[in-house]
Formats: sequence, structure tokens, C-alpha cells
Amino acid sequence: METTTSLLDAAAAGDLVLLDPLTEQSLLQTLQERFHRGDIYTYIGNVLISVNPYRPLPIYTPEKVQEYHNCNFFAVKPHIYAIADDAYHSLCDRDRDQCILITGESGAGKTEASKLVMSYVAAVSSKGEEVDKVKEQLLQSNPVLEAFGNAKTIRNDNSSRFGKYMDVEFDFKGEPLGGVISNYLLEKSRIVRHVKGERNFHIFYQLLAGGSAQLLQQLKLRQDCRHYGYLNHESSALSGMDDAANFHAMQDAMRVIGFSPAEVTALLEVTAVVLKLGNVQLSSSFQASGMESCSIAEPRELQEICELIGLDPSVLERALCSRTVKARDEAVLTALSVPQGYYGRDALAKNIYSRLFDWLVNRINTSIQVKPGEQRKVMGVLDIYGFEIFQDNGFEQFIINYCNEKLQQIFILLTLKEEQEEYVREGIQWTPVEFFDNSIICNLIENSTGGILAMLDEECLRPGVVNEDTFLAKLNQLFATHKRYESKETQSARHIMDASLPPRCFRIHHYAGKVTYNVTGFIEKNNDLLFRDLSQAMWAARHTLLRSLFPEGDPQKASLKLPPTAGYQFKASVATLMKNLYSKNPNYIRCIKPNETKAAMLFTPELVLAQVRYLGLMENVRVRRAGYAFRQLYGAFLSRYKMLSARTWPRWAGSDRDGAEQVLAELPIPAEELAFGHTKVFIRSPRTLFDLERRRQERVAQLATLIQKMFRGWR
Ligand code: AD9
Ligand code: MG
Repeated sequence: METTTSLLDAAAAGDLVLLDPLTEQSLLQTLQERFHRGDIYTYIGNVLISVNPYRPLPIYTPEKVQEYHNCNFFAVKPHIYAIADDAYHSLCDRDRDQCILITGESGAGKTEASKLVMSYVAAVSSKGEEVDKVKEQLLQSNPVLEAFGNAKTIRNDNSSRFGKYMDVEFDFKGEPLGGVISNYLLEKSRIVRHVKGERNFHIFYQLLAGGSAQLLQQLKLRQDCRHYGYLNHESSALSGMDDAANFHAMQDAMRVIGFSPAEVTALLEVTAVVLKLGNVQLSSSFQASGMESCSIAEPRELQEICELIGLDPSVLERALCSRTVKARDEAVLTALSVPQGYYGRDALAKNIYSRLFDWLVNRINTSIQVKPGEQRKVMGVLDIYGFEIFQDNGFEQFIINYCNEKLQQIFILLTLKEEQEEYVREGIQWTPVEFFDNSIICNLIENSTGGILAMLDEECLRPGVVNEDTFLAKLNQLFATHKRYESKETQSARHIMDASLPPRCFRIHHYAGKVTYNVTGFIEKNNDLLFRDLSQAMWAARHTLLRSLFPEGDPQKASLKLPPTAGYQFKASVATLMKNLYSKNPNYIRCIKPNETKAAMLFTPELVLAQVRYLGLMENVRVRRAGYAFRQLYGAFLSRYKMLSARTWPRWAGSDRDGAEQVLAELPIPAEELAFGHTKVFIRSPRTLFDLERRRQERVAQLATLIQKMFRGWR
């Protein structure tokens, strides 16, 4: 019975720190109970767990904003607004830069959560014409980036296909001044290929559905999606998503951000070019020498593309059908086969689009950036892809999971280690908690001399025939005895028979589980090469925006140096991100997807359990429970609670620490609930804190009545 009561307490209070006993089962049960009651938010101390309700809930109203504005974190129901409020106030009052890390798998609710945080901060920060304009611009960056960076996938109708980190900057009064957006690894392969039941990026469907006849004519587009090879024919329209309305919203958003009409037109022209490239058909022909070559099958699409971008069609045709190869000091034009031609065409479409996306982010940043020199405080919001374990995992999953491994590392470092270190710093006795340190996996991937990414780069740069088999062989040799690495070869060397691990694959034991990666495509995707002839053709176009996307196409600047690989760039941007996050006070939102069918009110325990495991929630609770849920500097504590003791109220002449001890000594609080550190008082359970708060409120009310009476007496 004891178990049930305590469990109910945790469920009622909404903090898993109160769970007794702590098991995966009790944790799961609490989340499930709360979910069915409509309580999608639950805490572990100050970490927020959010379970996607898949239905509109009446908890994001202006009244709710008011309820959470300046609330006492522990005295109100768990809510994303409480986290946002806490972060915002720590930023304003304690002058500590904040970051909000939102993680979870696809469809778990990360993007919605990031928008809720942003809109909350916009609602509670001060108003005024100039500030409102900044807020609008920041909020309106969402529809623009979602149009170009989101797509329907099997898991989520509005899936972000890029990672996003946004620093919102505030002045000393807490008014938003502007911000900076960073984007990570857009899934550009979607431009040319996507699985059945998914779509390409929203913008294409939006443009065709919402663009006026005049606009479409200007862009040389036909309204029917089915005309375009890069668009999925079966499920172009999506229930519950109005592409035309979203197109207009996106255009309005661009106006608010400050895009000029000419910029919008240029952006849409380049978008149209990507779509039309997918319709450029090649046919096979033979040269006089008997060599196979390719040619443009039907010139109309190519001509229209060239009219849009101001380029002589013969230049593009040549770049699509042949390639300049440098042999010694001589440049030789070699014909491409049809598959090579299509490869080049698709690479061009992917490159144009991903560079256009980068341009878009930069353009938004130009509008929202804060003038240099202004003193500012920063709140960063990270909305990035969660861990991915699919049937088939390739380079993209490898990169995404690497990023998650780094985020887990930061989570461990900051939440768990910090927690322990604080007790040591404060001189408080406690039992250290064992936790899993994932640096061994991060190292396996990122070590600059012998990590998997470095090996991949080495293989990509090696002259001669490069292929994934030699890459895999190298890994097998290097990591033959690594505890976290496996492949068919290392298994057989260890006499392990495992039918689940196919050839051409390696498996990593991530903190979140084992993932098997197929190396096919690793080298090509890491190299991410675009034939120089194509970038030179793009640079030759008169279209200012398009040509600006291909600076390396300038023959004057042509260098033999290869551009950095995709893996290298990603590692560098992850390192920058980590550095940025380390410098801030972290706030966590862990999003959970309750079912695979996007159904409201359906909670599939096995599915949630897997996420509970790879979000490391048990470990998180364990540390919180072994430690103290609440802590405060003696001074702050005393000024809040000194009215609870006749000795400390209204004035206390001794030290803050003695004062705090005095207040607590007079209350019926068990000794094990409290600890007195060098600078802070620690309270073990939120329940004790609730009690303290309740007493304070009662006392405040008493004092108010007393003062009223005194006033009346004077009159
Ligand atoms: V992905 O990794 O970008 O594919 P996210 O970002 O984690 O994914 P997203 O925020 O897009 O998921 O949420 C998916 C859908 O769940 C939304 O489109 C909503 O329909 C639904 N959702 C998410 N959060 C809430 C919520 N707090 N209230 C109601 C929600 N519905
Ligand atoms: Mg998202």
C-alpha cells in the first residue's frame, strides 16, 4: 500500500523525484497516469518531461501565461511555461545566460515546445512599438524556416529536416533585442528522393498550391504537383495542412522579417529552378569514338531554367553532360554517361537547395541581428533531431546520433556532474551515484586522430580508388577490441555468431542503444562533391542570388583544394554549439512520443519505455533523489522566509546562515530533509518546500491583516 500512496504522490505532485520505489515500471506508470489525466508535463527536479498529447489542450491561453508569470516554480503544476519563466527570470534577475535544450525523437513535440517557449517569453517581456517589432520578427522566422526546412515524414507531418539553435538576445531590462539562428545538417537528399508516403519540403507544394497564376507563370511552373519528378505523386495534399494558406502565411512572415519583394521573387525563382531540374531528362547517345555519352532529351525545361537564371542554355547543357578532368596541366572535357549525368543533375539540385536554405537563415539573421556593442543577455533554444534507430541506418543517422551522443554528454556533465560537484563544493555529505559516462563513445566517433569521422575523411582524401570496404576494414582493424564497436569481422574474431549484423555494416553501442550503420554511401555523402563544371555554370548565371550561392564557381578563385567534408563541417559546428551551450545555464525539456500513430490519448508503454531509457531519465531521477531537490543561497532564503520566525522577523542581526538555520529549526522538518552547505541551504524533497511555501503564504496573509488593522486603528 505504501508504494501506491507514494506513487500517487509523485503522480499528483508531478515530480518523479518523489517516486517510491523508483523503478522503470513506476516511472512509466506515473507518466501514463498523468498523461491520461491530461497532465502531459512532469518534472524531474527542474527537468521537464513533455509527452505529446496529439490534441489541442486548453493550457496555452493568455490566462495560463499570467498564471505562470512570476510563479513559484514548485508551487504550480508542471508546465512548459514554468520552465520558460524560470529561465527568463534567471536571465533577467540573476544575469545568467540560459539555454533551453529540447530533445526527443521525431514527432515527440520538440518544435512545438520551442515555439511555446518563444511565445511565452514574447508574451511576458515588456511591450512597445520597437520591441513588438523585434518579437514579431523572431516569431515569424518559424513559418519561413518551416516552409523550406520541414516536410511530411512517416513519423511527423511537419517534421523538421534540419537542426536549429536560436540565440535570443535581451537588453538589461529583459526586452528582446534580436537574435541569431544557426542551422544544422539539412536533409538535402530529400530534394531528389523520399520514401513512399512522405513528401518533399513543404515549400514546393505551398508554392504550387498558393502561388497566383501570374506568379506561377513568371516562375514557369505548372500548378499540378504530378508534373514534377521530384515531388511525390500519391500524397501531395495533406489532410489538416492547408498548403495554400501556409504559402500566404509564409509570404506575410517574410514581409514582417523585412525581405524585399525582389528578394522574395529571387528566392522563389531559385526554388522553381530546383523543382524544374528534376524534370531535365537525359538520353543516351554515342560519340564517334564509340564512348557512351548523354545529352538533354527534351530541351524545353533546360531552356526555361536558363531563362529564369539568365544563362546560356548551352553552358548548362555542357555542364550537365560532360566534365572537365585535369590531366597533368591539361584540362580535358570528358563525356558523362546517363547515370553520371543524372548524378550530377541531382547533386546540383541538392546543392542549390541546401545553399539556398543557408542563405535564407543568413538573410533572416541579417534582419534580426543585434547591433554590435549593445550589452546583452542571451537565451538559446535548441530544437534538434533526436536519436534515430531505423531498420536501415546510413551516414545521416550516424551524424545525427553523434550529435545526440554529444548532447547526452553535456547533459551528463552539466546535470549529473554539476550536481555532485556542488555537494562537494558546499561540503555536504552524500553518496555518489554511479552514472554512465559516454565520452568513450564520443571519442570513438570524433577523436581527431583515430576516430571514425577522421578515418572517413582520410579515406575520402586518399588518392586512387576509394571505397567503403577499405574504410570499414580500417575501422575493424582499429577498433578490433573496442567495447562499443562491432562488425561482422570483429565478431568472428571474437567467435561471436550474430545473424543480426549484416556485412558492410558496423554497429555502435550508443548510450541510447545499439545502432547498425550500413557504410554504403558514407564516402559519397561525406565528400558531398559537386562537379566543378556545374558550380562554374551556376556562377556564370546572371541571377544575383543564385550566383552568390556558388562562389567557388569563379574561375579566378578555383583552387585545387577540396572543400571540407560534410562530417568535418558537422563536427566543427557541433563543437561550436557545445561550447556555446557549456557557457550557459541549461534547462531541459525532454519530449516523448506516446504512440506511433499520432493518436490522441494513446499511450504505448513499450514505446515510451524505450525513450525513457535513451533519454536517461532513470539516472536523472536517481541523482536528484540522492541529492536535494532545492537549494538557495542563505541570503535569498532568509529574505524569503524570515517572517516565519519571531526571532528573524522583521530584522535579523546575525549571519544569513544562522538566520536560515534559525527559521528552519522552529519548523517541524525532519533533519534528513535539510543540509547546510557553505553558502546554500539544501532541501531534499519538493514536499518540504511546498510546506515551507504554504506557511509563508499563510504568514504573509496574517501580516497583511495585521497591518490593515493597525491602519484602521490609526484612523
Ligand atoms: V521532428 O524531430 O521535427 O520530426 P518534433 O519537432 O519533435 O518532430 P513536433 O513539435 O513537430 O515534433 O510535433 C509533432 C506534432 O505533434 C505537431 O505537429 C502537433 O500536431 C503535435 N504536438 C506536439 N506538441 C504538442 C502540444 N504541446 N500540444 C498539442 C502537440 N499537440
Ligand atoms: Mg521538429
